[in-house]
Amino acid sequence: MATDYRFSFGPWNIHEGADPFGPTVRPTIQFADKLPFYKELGFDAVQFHDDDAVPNIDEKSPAEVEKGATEVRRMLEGEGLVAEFVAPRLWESPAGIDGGFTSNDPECRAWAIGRLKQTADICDILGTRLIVLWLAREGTYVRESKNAIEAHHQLVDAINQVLEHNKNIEIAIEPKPNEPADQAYIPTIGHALALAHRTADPSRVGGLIETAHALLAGLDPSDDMAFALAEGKLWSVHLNDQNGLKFDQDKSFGSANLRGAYNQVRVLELAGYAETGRFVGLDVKAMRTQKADAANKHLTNSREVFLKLVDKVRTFPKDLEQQCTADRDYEALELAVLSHLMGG
Ligand code: 3MF
Ligand code: MG
Repeated sequence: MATDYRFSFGPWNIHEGADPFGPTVRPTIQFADKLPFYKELGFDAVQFHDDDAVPNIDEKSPAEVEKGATEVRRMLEGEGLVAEFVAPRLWESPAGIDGGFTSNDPECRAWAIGRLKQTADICDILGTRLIVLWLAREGTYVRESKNAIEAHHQLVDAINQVLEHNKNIEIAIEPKPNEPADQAYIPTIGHALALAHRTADPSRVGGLIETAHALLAGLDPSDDMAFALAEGKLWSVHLNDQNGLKFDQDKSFGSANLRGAYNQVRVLELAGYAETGRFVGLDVKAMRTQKADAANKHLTNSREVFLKLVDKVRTFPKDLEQQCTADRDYEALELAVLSHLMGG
């Protein structure tokens, strides 16, 4: 199997199974106890929220944050792991209740920008250049409650401030059209990259595409990835799957639409993504029904499906593809793809 890809996931991807209709069903695993799973399951990097690295971050002094992050760096090194990115988790704090950068309250906006700059400091300590910006509550439930034009200027301003604060950092915007907000301000990768081009240093602002988020926007994840790749701005992915337009399911990669998964892998292969050194991130959740002792299978299954699909892409008969496209016989091409995926 292809082994040139490197994989990452976040500590939140090993979780207790709570959903809006019921409490946890599996015991909590402490962060330190999750780290040994990474290598064991075939992963090389950890995705972080700022408060995954430093819990209760809003209550800590800069010196305490530095101390906490330094300790995490030591733990990573002990496991032979690296940090892929750090993302400011603004959506869980009381100050982020109405969004951070686009909050109507100037104190909350200042708090959000402070957290973003602090995220850059944590990146330095953990040894990664990448901040991921999922703009969770930057949007509205009631359209009249904010000035959406002003909100887009506020987002550019916040990004400019962190670019200025730390000249080494790069930012990947992770677009999502809804949830938790009814309507998010940066719903697609098109919006994200348009915003990137308006910042003070567009070369340091790109995107992260999550399969389910593209699907929730009614878009094709592989074409979204292609769009970002053509711009040289696909700086990470959150592979998972999504069964139609419902809540953000974070299903195992390929589990709802294997051909869609194949096409995401195909576009990464076309771009030589593995050689860029960027990680293949998974943002998958174990089903609530899964027993505790088998609640990591969503991670290994997603990785295995990805690698099997790399083999499928590499072994697809290229001459047949060329012949079919030259003949404009896309029916023949389609059957060839389906047969190949079915194993014969
Ligand atoms: C939300 C997500 C998040 C982000 C993560 C990094 C929990 O739908 O996908 O995962 O990826 O918070 O910003
Ligand atoms: Mg995600």
